[in-house]
Amino acid sequence: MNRFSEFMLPPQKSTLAEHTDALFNFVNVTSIILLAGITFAIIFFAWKYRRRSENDVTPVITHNNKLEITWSVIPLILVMIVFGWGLNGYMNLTTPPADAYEIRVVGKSWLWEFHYETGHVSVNELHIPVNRPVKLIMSSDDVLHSFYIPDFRVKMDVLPNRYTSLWFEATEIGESVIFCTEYCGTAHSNMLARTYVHSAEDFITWLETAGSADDDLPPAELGEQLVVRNACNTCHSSDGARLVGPTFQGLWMAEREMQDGEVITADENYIRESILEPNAKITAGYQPVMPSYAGTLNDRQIDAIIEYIKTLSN
Ligand code: HEC
Ligand SMILES: [Cu+2]
Repeated sequence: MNRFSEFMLPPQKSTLAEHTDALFNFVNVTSIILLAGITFAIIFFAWKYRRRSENDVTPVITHNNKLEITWSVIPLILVMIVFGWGLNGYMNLTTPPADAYEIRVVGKSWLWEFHYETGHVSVNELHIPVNRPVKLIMSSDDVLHSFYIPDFRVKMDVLPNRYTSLWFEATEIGESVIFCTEYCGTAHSNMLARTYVHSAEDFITWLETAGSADDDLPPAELGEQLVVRNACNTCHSSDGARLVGPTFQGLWMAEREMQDGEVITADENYIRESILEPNAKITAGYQPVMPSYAGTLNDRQIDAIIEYIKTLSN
């Protein structure tokens, strides 16, 4: 069965995975057996009871109790097995252990934000300890998203104005991919993130040092990294290409026309406002789809991004 799972499914990297896969395989294998049996029976009976002569007359058959009970009870038993098995897994999936480590998750078009107990926020990178239950408390800043880690076999819708949660316990140190599985707009397919599973000590070290490692970088260089880490580059290019949003190339001190006709010089204040309150002024020719980074980026980080944008003027 394990070989079969490996062939069909991604690696099992959480404590929930085995149960989910066992049920999936059961449904799959019973369906294959039934499909083969029924197909064979149809072909066999069509051949066996074919019309052999001009005088062949089909006898009148009203019903057959034994046969009808059999073909109702067998599927009923199968359905009850799948129901019980599934309910058991679902209850497990929706009841996190009391000592689970909590992380806040915010879905935005089109990135994932992770807020830790220390106040640190990481974008598109979920860092977690191995062999410890982790509970994610999730919500969306805009539209419906859905949080999915195939390796852990967990998936849950992420809604605006409401919390949903899920939990898992990673069993292996390593990386796993996170997908958004609810179509949420233009760059939905770029709404990718990664889970980094650390040993218990490495996780604590990561949590303590996260963010402060940036201290020694020159601002423009830090800004360049932040643009990638915060997924600005999903929507903004640095080489002049038009993506979902305007390019950063040549933005510094450029004259920008807004949707309402106002012309604004792209100075520090404009860029800062664009990051914290993207909908305050909408650049003409673009949709108001940029998520706000208020609460995500601190002043130092915003300064660094501005420094980086300055280096792209020409
Ligand atoms: C989901 C796509 C998206 C992401 C992610 C995004 N932006 Fe934007 N951004 C836009 C769009 C679209 C506009 C133009 C409409 C508007 O003004 O809101 C814009 C406008 C801007 C502007 C004004 C540019 C101009 O030419 O007027 C700045 C500055 C900016 N974004 C910075 C950033 C930074 C920095 C990040 C990352 C921390 C970021 N954006 C992330 C979509 C995005
Ligand atoms: Cu999404």
